[in-house]
Amino acid sequence: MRIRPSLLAAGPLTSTLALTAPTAHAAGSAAPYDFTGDGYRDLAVGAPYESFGGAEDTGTVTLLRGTDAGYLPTGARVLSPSTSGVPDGAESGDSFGARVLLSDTTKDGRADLSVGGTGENGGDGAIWWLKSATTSGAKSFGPAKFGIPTTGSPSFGSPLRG
Ligand SMILES: [Ca+2]
Ligand SMILES: [Ca+2]
Repeated sequence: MRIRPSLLAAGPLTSTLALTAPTAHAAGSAAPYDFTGDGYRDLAVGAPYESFGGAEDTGTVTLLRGTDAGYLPTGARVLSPSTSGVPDGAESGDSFGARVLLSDTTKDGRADLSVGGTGENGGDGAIWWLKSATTSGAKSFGPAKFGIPTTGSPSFGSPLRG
């Protein structure tokens, strides 16, 4: 029996793959990737092995705004555990940004940012949560908060789903 490629079995393709500008959508609709609330999808980019300030592999997350011209470096923000308002402070090996997730957890129409730092506290791992991807009211949680043993390296925050 001949096996058909899954794409053919799925029927005719109705679109092509291309790199295009972020998609705008109607205001008030579900916006899982829009943290600015302007209708354009935004992007969170992790760099978990970024080293700075004498600490190694601390990590950063860069936030890019979507526009009708695509993602632009103008107005980009870089977050790390040393950013004012981000809990915990930067330490070597945090690997902040090893995982990133944009999802509207507060259901207000703006995406919220969750970040996994899988190396926090010597491999315990931690997650950070930033409403609308801003530092106002930012929170962090390690595995002990949920009663998860920290023997070994649980790497809490890897993976993230939402
Ligand atoms: Ca946006
Ligand atoms: Ca939200």
